[in-house]
Amino acid sequence: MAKAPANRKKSPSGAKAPKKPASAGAAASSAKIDALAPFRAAPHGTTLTTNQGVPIADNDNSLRAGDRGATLLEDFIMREKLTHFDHERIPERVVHARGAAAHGYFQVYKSMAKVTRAAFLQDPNVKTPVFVRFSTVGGSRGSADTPRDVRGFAVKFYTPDGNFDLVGNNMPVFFIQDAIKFPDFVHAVKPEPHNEIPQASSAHDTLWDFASLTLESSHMMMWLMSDRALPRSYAMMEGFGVHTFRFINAKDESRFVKFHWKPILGAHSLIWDEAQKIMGKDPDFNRRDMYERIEKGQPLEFELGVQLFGDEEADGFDFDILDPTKLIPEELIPVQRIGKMVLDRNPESFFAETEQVAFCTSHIVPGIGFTNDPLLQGRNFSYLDTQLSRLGGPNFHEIPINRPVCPFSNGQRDGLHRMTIDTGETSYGPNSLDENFPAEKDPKSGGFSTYPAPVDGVTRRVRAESFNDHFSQATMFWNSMSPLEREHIATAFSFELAKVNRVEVRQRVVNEMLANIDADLASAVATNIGLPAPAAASNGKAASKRNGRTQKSRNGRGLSPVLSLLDPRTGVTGDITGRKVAILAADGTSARDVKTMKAALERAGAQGLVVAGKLGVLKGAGGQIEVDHTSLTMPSVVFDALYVPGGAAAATTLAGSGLILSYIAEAYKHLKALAFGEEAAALIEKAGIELDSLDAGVLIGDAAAIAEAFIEAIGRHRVWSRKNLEPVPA
Ligand code: HDE
Repeated sequence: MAKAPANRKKSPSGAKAPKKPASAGAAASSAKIDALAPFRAAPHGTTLTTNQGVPIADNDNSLRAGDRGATLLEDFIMREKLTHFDHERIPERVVHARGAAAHGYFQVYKSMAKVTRAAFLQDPNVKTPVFVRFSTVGGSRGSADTPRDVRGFAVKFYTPDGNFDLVGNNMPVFFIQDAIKFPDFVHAVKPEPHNEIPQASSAHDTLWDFASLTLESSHMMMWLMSDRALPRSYAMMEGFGVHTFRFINAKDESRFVKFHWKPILGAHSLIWDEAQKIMGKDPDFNRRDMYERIEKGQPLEFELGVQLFGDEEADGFDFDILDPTKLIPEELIPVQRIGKMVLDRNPESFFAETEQVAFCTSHIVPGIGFTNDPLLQGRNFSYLDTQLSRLGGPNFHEIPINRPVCPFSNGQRDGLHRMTIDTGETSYGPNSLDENFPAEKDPKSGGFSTYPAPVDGVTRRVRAESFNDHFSQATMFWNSMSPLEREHIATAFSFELAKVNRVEVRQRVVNEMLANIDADLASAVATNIGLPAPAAASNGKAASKRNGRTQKSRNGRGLSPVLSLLDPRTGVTGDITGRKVAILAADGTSARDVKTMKAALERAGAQGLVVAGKLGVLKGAGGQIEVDHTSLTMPSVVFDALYVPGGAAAATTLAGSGLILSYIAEAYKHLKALAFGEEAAALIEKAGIELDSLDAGVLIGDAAAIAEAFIEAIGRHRVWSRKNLEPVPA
């Protein structure tokens, strides 16, 4: 039997359990799964002491030789305080430095015993604790939340058989096929080394130089240039394990598995102009959104999906399942939804939890196995290695957020920052002095075993020929997009390349990458960046014939419609939980309209927030109106929709404000739903919006009459059909 370490129940620092929760989040969480309880420090009601427990009498003045004299080295209290402060930072992550995290749980819908013996996938009554960190990739820890970037989606499952880390992204493929290229890719995408510009942006020479010379990145560059790179909320993002993994059952049978996370609210994105403005107005946009949702009791929810298949299906695909630049179209292998993850508790200490959490792809559990994906193989080395320098040694698994919740015991000992007091004489095996404890566990009774996959071939540095087609799926992605999404992709490539200084790099991207994906895309981008369209654009056909492997042959029309955010299976759910609606008001605004609309939005799980010129209380028509935010602090870009209630006097005031008119124009241009009371309708034209181009996303009328249609319009996320936006002055 494995033994629990002696001090598992106690805090390593001797800190007592809290008498009072540190935050509202903690209070709300008391009934929730909480593996960190024994480690929490609670200063309330305690005496201020040094780290040695010496009570401190004066925390304001250092020890001086005379009232105006020099500070004495003898002041051990000041020295301890400054020394600790000087060492408060740990190295930020080389990639994924900026992130935010939440606690929650995962519950499987029904036992998956047929395909895996993973303990957390057996019993639908069991809630497995999870900790999930979402992140951007390129920016440093203090960068903004909404650059055009991939998002990390890293999940730590604290299972009864040890921690399982599913370290995924919000895109199903990756830039490179072999881990040996990762430092090259990251050096190219990060700020340029001579001047550290640009922060958190791929729009610069080195990235595009690398990408256009590394055409295996083509498919991922399409995802990066698509709206997927601009998630509206972490709650509205798909997640992907990317690599092919294995499930292994109790009979040692194996199926391949691709992991997916499907957001209950559907996947939704920001618009690029919006995302850029949010970076200035609220750099914490996604982090704040997640924090507030959880504090309000609106957890983030995702279903875990799996694509399961065997060797036979894998052999029939026209791509290699070990190639991480390829996805398996859902039309080929459907995604089965096998359980649900609920994130319902905010961390209490950003540092202790979010910053110190250590995800490693090598953290797997019995029932799950790796494949030979060369990227995954490299990652299995890299993450553990990274933690050694980030967290200062091999004992990072003892940090509360990283500790398994099951007992763990072995002969590993000592090392920097060891917390456990390893007792007894034996830290080796076999031993007879302690009856050979801790003892191995036979795979038949639950010990980890590796799936016995056959190996053959000769040892050499090579890229398998089956990894050679770099364009078919990039073309499939393009073909699967709606016209508007295609427009966004072409504009994104144009934006990025317009920021590339070297003409030859721009030209190479157009000629070598885009022309091989789609002729229209290549020529649209070429025109926008002042280059000739490539002479013989191959429209992807030439590329897809490489190696005689055509995406078309297996995938019918070379399409995967579910990849579009406008596809009802991926995007629109009509659920507006956690959405924010600006209610523009002034003295004279109809108090009844405000009340009615607020109540209707609240019933739908959303929030109507009154925005005015200044904070305080407005003299509304028919009653007072409490102001939630000013129009300067909460601009239109941080809202999902806009409402201007009735009230003639208020409408006149608002019409006289350029800020308000551009607020309305901007929301309209960003394809948001807009609603106006009858008396406020004149603002529409004043804002520069042509009345004869009005669409179903602009509602006019009494709050009670239009609320339902307004909520429906918000539920569609954007008014995709909106036309004639060019002349709108925002
Ligand atoms: Fe990572 N990656 N990565 N990565 N990655 C890191 O680990 C690495 C890759 C991903 O919230 C680092 O602890 C290599 C793919 C996420 O803490 C580092 C390769 C995918 C996170 C590292 C990859 C990811 C990381 C930096 C190519 C999606 C954030 C700090 C072989 C499936 C985890 C750290 C968190 C973080 C290495 C490629 C996702 C340096 C070598 C593919 C979500 O170890």
